[in-house]
Amino acid sequence: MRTGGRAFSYQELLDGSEATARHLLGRRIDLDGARVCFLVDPGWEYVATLWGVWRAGGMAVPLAVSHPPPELAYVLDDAEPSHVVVDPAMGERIADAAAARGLTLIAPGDATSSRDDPGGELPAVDPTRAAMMLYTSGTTGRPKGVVISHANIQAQVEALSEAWGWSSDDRILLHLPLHHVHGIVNVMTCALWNGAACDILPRFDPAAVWERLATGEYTLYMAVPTVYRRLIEAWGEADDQTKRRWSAGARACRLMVSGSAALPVPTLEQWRDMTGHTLLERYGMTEIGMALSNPLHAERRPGFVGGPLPGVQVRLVDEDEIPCESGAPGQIQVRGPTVFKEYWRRPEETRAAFTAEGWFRTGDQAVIEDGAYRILGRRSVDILKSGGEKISALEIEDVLRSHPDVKDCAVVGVPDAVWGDRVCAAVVPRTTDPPDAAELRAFAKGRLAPYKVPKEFLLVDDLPRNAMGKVTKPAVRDLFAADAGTATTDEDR
Ligand code: MCA
Ligand code: AMP
Repeated sequence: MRTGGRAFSYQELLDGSEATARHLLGRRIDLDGARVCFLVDPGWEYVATLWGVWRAGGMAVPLAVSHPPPELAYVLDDAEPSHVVVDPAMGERIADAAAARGLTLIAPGDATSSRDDPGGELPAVDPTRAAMMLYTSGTTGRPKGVVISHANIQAQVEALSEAWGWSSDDRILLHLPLHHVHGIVNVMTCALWNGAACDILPRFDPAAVWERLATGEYTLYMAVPTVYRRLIEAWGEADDQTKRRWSAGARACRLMVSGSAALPVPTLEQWRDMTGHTLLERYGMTEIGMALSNPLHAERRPGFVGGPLPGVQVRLVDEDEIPCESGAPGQIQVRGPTVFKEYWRRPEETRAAFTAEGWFRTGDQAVIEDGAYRILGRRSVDILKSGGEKISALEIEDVLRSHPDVKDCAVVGVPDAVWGDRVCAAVVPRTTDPPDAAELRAFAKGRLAPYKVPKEFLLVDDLPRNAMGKVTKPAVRDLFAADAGTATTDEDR
């Protein structure tokens, strides 16, 4: 692993994670699934903390480094951790919330280098135990904790290792956020499992990524469609010599993967023209890891996500949950060892998410054409995907409605070439002196993750409704498509 200009060996990771485990354990012999929340930048200390939690028998809860204090406080309330590990540089953001809950902050550097009494053996952790909890947005309430076992992670990693031909000769660049399966499992854990090299950049920066790829040292690269779009834009702005250098470096990769959101065919084509790579698109979800993937060696069809990964069962069902006739569209259901254990402390929602035969209801629609799956989108209009981040429109609406000058609002995803869904809000003001976009934006920004903050606000007298009085989201979306030039945007500020 290379990060911050230094290379770290497996021995260093074993030592650092053991020190962390002992530090977290104190006098205990096993954390017994106690949650350890950690707010640590992607890098060596992140990995050592994650492994340390695992080796102590804890459940790792990585916090998003982009989240403002209220989102972090929500996770502390929901996860009820026994420990909180925080990079001192980010301590301010969580210190008050932690103190109010009687939690002391541990610095990752202190934990990885602690000299706590070596004591006896670290606990033997059964693979069926919970390893990690990742938060995901749904159609009801606030984000839910998705509890993933060690066995789930192992099954996910083994499936990807086989399907994508991982080996110890691989080198991958990692800049994805480390509070999602994509960055944690598909990139970081697969690299560590296979003895491959993983170079971690703490943030995404298009020119920095191109320069890394230009070294020609990488064999693998994985990202979301928005990242490929941004890389294409940066390439377009570069001079000819730079373009040639960047393209030549990218060509040296053996595989480039896209996922987490639909890959627009023009993005796939432009990337192919630029680098010679036909991106391998795959489909996954926090609850199930990766389920469908285009093939490594055979033809990858643009607009399709291929077929089931090794060990993963996938089926399409109709409205009555009867398996679809060949060629008919239906909901994707998934079963197998990669599928998560449960939603944290939400037994009703866990039960509702599975059929009696153990199939997980993804809520995504797809169709099989000539043997490959094509994703048709989600059933719910209230689940959006922006830059690979899953977002609940309802959660944003709740926050906007708590503004004293907002009477009502509706949040929608408007198709966008860069973001996939551009988060837009139609707002009915309460007074004749309505808040402007800048004010609404600042209000949302203080309470929500940056990617949930609407990019556009439109003030309206009333929201479009059907005969039953229910807001019609497609009509709200049309408001933006029709009004894109005149809506109050950030540029108006
Ligand atoms: C940042 N912004 C965003 C997003 N990210 N707005 C909408 N959607 C986003 N995803 C905001 C910033 O806060 C900023 O607002 C403005 O947009 C521009 O920020 P910028 O610095 O240019 O963006 P960035 O920080 O570079 O982030 C863009 C990104 C990032 C690199 C695309 O969002 C990203 O890494 N996304 C990947 C997420 C991911 O890994 N998803 C996997 C989950 P302001 O100007 O106001 O500050 S899905 C998963 O795990 C399943 C299992 C799967 O299938 O993979
Ligand atoms: P998350 O809950 O953040 O893990 O996001 C999972 C969701 O992302 C899935 O339910 C899909 O809606 C979407 N998704 C992931 N990969 C793809 C893909 N290749 N094409 C379309 N949608 C995708």
